Amino acid sequence: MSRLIVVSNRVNPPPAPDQTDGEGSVGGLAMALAAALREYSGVWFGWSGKTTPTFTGQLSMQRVNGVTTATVDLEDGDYQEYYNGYANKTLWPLFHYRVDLTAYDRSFGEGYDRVNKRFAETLLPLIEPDDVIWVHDYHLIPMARELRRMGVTNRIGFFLHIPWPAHQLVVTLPRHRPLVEAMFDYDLIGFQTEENRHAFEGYVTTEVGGSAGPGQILSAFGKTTRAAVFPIGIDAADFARITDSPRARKVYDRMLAHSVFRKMVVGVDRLDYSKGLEERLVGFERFLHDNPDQRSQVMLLQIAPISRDEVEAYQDLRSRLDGLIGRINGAYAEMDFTPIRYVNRSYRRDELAGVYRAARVGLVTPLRDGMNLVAKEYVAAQDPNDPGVLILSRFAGAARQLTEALIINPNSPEEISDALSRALSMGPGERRQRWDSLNHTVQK
Ligand code: GDG
Repeated sequence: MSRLIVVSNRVNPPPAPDQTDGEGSVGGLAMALAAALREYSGVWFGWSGKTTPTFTGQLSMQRVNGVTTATVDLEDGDYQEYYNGYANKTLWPLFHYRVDLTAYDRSFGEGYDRVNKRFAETLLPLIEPDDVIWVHDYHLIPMARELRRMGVTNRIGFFLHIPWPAHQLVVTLPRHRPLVEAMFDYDLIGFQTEENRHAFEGYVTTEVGGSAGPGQILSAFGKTTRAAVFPIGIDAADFARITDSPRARKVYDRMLAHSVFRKMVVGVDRLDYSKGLEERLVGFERFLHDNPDQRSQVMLLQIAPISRDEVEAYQDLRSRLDGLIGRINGAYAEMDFTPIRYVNRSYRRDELAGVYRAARVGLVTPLRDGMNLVAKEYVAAQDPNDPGVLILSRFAGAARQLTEALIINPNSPEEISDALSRALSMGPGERRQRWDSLNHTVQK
């Protein structure tokens, strides 16, 4: 059987659920890959998370929870230009439709290409003839191009966890053409949604005169590739099992005890501007304003672990959130109660499961999101006899699948407020009916 070599920026085999989660394990990609890697023998290759003054190319191999990892340190300058630069100040904002936050700096692009080349050189000696190589996400688009230049003929696939944006946005990127051409060095490209795949095809056919053939084959630059849709899921059975663990139950009991007579609304997100945190809070504020009779019956718990805090846009967002939450709590708190509980730390996975289960409403409001696994985890953690209600942004990839959620436009505080009102007063019959259908999709 051929081995699987997974390549991603960070290598985070998640800890067993009864171990404390490390900082790096927060994030959808790590959670999603863990299940696949435990099933196949192979290697997970990527950045160690450490930097050194000069690049050494030294591989560090380890075996963690049934997964073999191979990591390499980055040079300080590479870290700034490739990771904080091109990945997180250029591609991430642009692909999430935030042209206003996108930096177009030539040195970032050079750092990005350099690191992809260095990663390919470091990985090369580990590759055996039958291995299948699976590259993940926007940090590593040119990885296959670099491997091909070194003579690698193995099958190489790519999965994009974040949205592929509309043509008009892609062309704002200087050197967008070589970036897209690099995608054609993969045998198979996976997108989260049909909308993303369609946008990619649109670029290929209109911008570079490529063509789309049967079987999802795209041809351009004298090459062909296959571009298809593979919406990412969670290990739902495992998540349901975690929800039943002693730790999860303890957290569940604690949450209920601390929300005395109030229904809990929960949000769980990396602190990122794509997640619509401000819009969510403004929507919640609108709900409190418009429904004085319900103020004493509800509270919002927002868990938001700090993310990418070396990037200015993330620091700015954090201060705006601090101000907004202070304002709302100042206006609506009582002597013995604050409507919003806001936590910047990360929790163990089993603790999160208990929190999801204790929440009557899961509030997921991204302005753009490749998929959004929190929405799926919230569904998987519910009590089948008394499930909560999922409110979900139409701009999450997950909205294409979780159609029985209350789907909202996060740009409208009124829609968020109305959905909250509806969710909090929804009877058990409708809640069960919606959840059955959502859960069926998540399990599948
Ligand atoms: C990218 C795409 C796509 C969060 N806080 C804690 C914690 N988390 C975990 C969640 C979930 C994961 O992190 C977040 O996944 P998302 O999918 O919601 O979002 P991104 O991190 O932006 O992921 C996204 C995903 O890749 C997969 O393709 O869905 O669209 O942006 O699993 O539970 N985990 C723990 N403590 C926390 O405090 N343990």
